[in-house]
Amino acid sequence: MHDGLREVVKHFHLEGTLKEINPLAQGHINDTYIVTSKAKGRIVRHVLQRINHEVFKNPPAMMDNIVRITEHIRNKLQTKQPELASRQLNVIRSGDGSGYWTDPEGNYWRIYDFVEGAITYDTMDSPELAGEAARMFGWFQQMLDDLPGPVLHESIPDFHNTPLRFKQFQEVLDEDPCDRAKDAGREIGFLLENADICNVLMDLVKKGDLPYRIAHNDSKINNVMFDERTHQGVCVIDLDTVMPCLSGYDFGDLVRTAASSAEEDEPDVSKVNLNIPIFTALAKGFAKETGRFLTPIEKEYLTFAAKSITFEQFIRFLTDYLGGDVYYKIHRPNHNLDRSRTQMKLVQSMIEHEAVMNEIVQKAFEQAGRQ
Ligand code: GN1
Ligand code: MG
Repeated sequence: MHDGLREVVKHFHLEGTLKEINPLAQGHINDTYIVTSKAKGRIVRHVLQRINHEVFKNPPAMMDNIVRITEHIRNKLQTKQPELASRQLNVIRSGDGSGYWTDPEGNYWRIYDFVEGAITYDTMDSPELAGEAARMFGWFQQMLDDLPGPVLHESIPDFHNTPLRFKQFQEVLDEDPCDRAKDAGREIGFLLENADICNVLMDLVKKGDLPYRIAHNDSKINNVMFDERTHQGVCVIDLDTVMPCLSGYDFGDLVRTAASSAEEDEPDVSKVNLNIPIFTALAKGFAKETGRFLTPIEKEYLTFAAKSITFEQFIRFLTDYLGGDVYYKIHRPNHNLDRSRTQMKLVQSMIEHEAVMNEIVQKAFEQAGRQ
């Protein structure tokens, strides 16, 4: 075990004796480890993370958000669902009482309780589980609807500002610093031809037609935990980007990751398609929790939000590929290009199925309204 990591853990209020710390290969941004200790004769696990402060420029503000969010959710569940309350993310305090510790090199660290007896999935082929995942992200928005106090910090400003993502893409394309544009001709062409997708939702926001709500903003299928026995949703994890944004993006990012028939980095794009039965289950699950508070126009644009967030992700992966893989961790050459290709294929599949998807969403909300 890395001595430096042992040193980090010492700065947090953890019970028992530290046994081991092992890396967990998960996520494209932060570094994650599992900390195992022994307390009162039992093995206890925690999740240790080094926050990527190149991406999250203000970790104290972000941790302030996360502490507020997790406490709010736990407090609301405490009386009626204490067992569920105890399985929500819990930030372990450091020596100074905050939710993080800064090492002498300026790295920010945090520790969460490990949620035991729960699992995540990177892809989804069960409509039941997909429906439950969507219900959980809807539930999460609903739980935070009454968060008191000041507006949450913007942990990454302009995170889902798709027009800006497009502009950043154009800048990298113009410069082509790694001479890679020649290897991504089809992708660049598709992006430029479909660039009008980028402005639609932001224009509705500007006109005051689409509201901002506290949303998760990184609602990938592997950010929801299911009980390993009952398969019910337990909690939503990875709260780094929880901040006001469009509700539809949470539905959309879940569609992007759960209703895709292949992994985000599948090199063979012929395997990537939109899975309609999974999409249907997602719409029903999301409608169950959000039907009561979403406005008609929010509901109307849910399918578009799925296409838009997938297009945004396509832009982001392609921008990072052209720019020399500076943002997302890569594990092989062309990893970001492969990722961008799956997203492009998904957008194409969504364009093809748009009318059907709209119908499915509309029916899901009608049905939720009757229940
Ligand atoms: C990043 O690291 P991870 O998997 O939580 C990214 C998301 C992307 C996602 C693509 C802060 O999330 O926005 O959708 O990769 N997070 C950040 O898989 O940029
Ligand atoms: Mg994340």
